[in-house]
Amino acid sequence: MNYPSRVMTIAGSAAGGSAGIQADLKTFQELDVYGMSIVTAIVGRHPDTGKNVHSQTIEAIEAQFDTAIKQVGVDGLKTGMLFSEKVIETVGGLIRNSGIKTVVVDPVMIGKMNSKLLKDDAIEALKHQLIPMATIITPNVPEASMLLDGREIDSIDDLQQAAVELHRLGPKYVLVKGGRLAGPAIDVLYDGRKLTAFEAPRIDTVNTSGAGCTYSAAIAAYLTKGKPVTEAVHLAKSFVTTAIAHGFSYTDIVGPTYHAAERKNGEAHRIIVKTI
Ligand code: PXL
Repeated sequence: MNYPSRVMTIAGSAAGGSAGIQADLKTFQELDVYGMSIVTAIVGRHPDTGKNVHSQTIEAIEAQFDTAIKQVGVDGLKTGMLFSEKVIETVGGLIRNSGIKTVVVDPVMIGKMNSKLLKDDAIEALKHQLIPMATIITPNVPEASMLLDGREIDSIDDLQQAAVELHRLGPKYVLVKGGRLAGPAIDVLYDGRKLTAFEAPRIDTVNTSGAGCTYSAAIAAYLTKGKPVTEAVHLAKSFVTTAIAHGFSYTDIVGPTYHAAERKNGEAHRIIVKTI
């Protein structure tokens, strides 16, 4: 038997199941890779205190990583919510020592429910201790802006400029996601030489919780299956767009994307790819 390739997510647990570790594992399953998870923090909404982030200890993070490496082995990974400088340092060290080469860094900072998923003083650690070892980083507009010291990003030209400047931090590829700008959802990929745009139609929905997690998890899955980066981004954008198009909610709170949509409909959303 040909076993599925092995993908790890290092991220936070999102109790509602739409984002974080839960979105990543659902995505891995849909794309037929073997999913493993290292939980860095547990995010829940605490009605009394308003506090909702419970970070895990460094020992717990190291123990989980060690278990996955020894019990299974890892072909590729993605990082999501890391929360603190200390966790970023630890995760950076674990990845470096493991020799894992396929590394997708989703620089998660703030959740859709406005949960703070990265401390302000952890941004420098992200820039210097994790991003340089990434195969690809996948910031959205606010994240790209924070990584570039508050720069305004309002247009496709700004996305391109941001991708070029973020590449100087050392990742092999930068994907700046323009979904929060007006018009179609255009993302820009930069490999140090050329810019490529991926365009999907804007979908009129509020149920996009976990879309970024799902997108980066799908990129990690496709890379680990052996796809080149541009094709992995193309396939992942198609997967997440189909999931967004079928998003729903069980309550009056912003709901999940539908991870099974591509499989159940037998059809992936068409994405326009252009070299800029
Ligand atoms: O969607 C970003 C995100 C990532 N990770 C965790 C989250 C969220 C959003 O709420 O809770 C754990």
